[in-house]
Amino acid sequence: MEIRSIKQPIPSDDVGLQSLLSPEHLASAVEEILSTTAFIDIHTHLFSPAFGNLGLWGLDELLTYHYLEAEFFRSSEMSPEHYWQLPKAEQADAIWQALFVENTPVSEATRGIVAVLKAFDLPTDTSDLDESRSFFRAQSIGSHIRNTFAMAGIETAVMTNDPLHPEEQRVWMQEVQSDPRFKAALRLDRLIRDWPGHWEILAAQGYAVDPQASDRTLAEVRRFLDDWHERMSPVYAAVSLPDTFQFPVETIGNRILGGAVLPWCREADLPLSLMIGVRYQVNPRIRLAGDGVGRGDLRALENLCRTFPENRFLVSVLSRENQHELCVYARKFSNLMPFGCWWFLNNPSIVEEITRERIEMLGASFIPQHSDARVLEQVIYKWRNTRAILAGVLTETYRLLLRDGGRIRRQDIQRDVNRLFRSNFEKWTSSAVSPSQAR
Ligand code: RAT
Ligand code: ZN
Repeated sequence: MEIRSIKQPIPSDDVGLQSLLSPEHLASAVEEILSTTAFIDIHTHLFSPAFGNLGLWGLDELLTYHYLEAEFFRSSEMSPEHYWQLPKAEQADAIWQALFVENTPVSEATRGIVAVLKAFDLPTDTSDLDESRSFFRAQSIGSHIRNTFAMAGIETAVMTNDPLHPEEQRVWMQEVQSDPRFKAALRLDRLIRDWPGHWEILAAQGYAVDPQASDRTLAEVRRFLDDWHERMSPVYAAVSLPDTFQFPVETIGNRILGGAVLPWCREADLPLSLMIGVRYQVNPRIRLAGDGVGRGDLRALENLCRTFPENRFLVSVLSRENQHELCVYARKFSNLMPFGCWWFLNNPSIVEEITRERIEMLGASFIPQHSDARVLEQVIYKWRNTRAILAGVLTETYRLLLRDGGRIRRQDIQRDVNRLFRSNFEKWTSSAVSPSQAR
């Protein structure tokens, strides 16, 4: 589905919007509305231009995406150790040769590369990457972001901002040029998941913290969060958690989560995003590609939603087996907003299944997808694929409604699409900064 020019919300007295749709007009109406509504990408690893080299874009970054590296090691004799020693352009060449020249690019991640090249009118079936490389080299980042977001049909992207990442911290400590296309999210993995490895960094920055996470430490962690709130103006705080995550049990991470982060989120009126189900470094030899998935115990989520009713949770779970439970919990707890089909779930067959299940159980009260893009141009194929799947799922949903005797107008579809891809998130983060204030 091509993205047409994105329009502003149409006034609801527009005649076309109000006329009733018959079954044969549903598909084209849904497609049109999906292709003309600008989405908010609520979780990415992209950065605004102010972050310089932290923001990845261009052909070599696209080809060395860790989703492709995992596939490369299955189709090449090259050892990971050898691969990691190569310069990035040679890594990209090796991946292109193995996955695109010697094999047919039929996986989701490889098709994504083909779609991006095609979107920029670059060759997709050559053994030579020179033309594509020089195309990307010729782009200037500001306008390239503008074009790429327009092609993807997104208005804003939420970054992942780690206050304990040394390079990123340096940028935040200077005056960051604000860019309304990017919003910040305060990522807290290092604090919550690895306090023993990080408390000394906070101590060195003047926070009176200790390894045991004493009561005084909890107060100091809140002061640290306040300081970063001031710097970043995040729209939410976030943490990814292992499949083994339990709450409540006495761990340092849970003390920090329950005793500092959640009370602080409440006070700052920010949601907390929980991404549950990673098995970190199942195969460390392949680095970022080496994480796996495990089924989580969502009673931990139940306990959090019940114990902290005044907190809002944005939740994505990585295991396919956890998806139905997540919907059930969302029906029990209105402070829980399921979002996205994350990482290993972001494949058409699984996205379709999960999205149908969510609509059947939650109506439009969830956020179907985020891109998780690490490399700028990925948003083009990821959002195109999401729109294509949603077109089918929504059309079928409305067809069932008509069959059951309901009525559907364009404005109903527009309201649902707005809710799914914009306003559920905007409402959840409404107290956070407006785009013009965001960095
Ligand atoms: O999906 C991914 O790219 C993963 O590597 C993770 O970054 C995950 O999305 C996360 O945010 O932890
Ligand atoms: Zn991510």
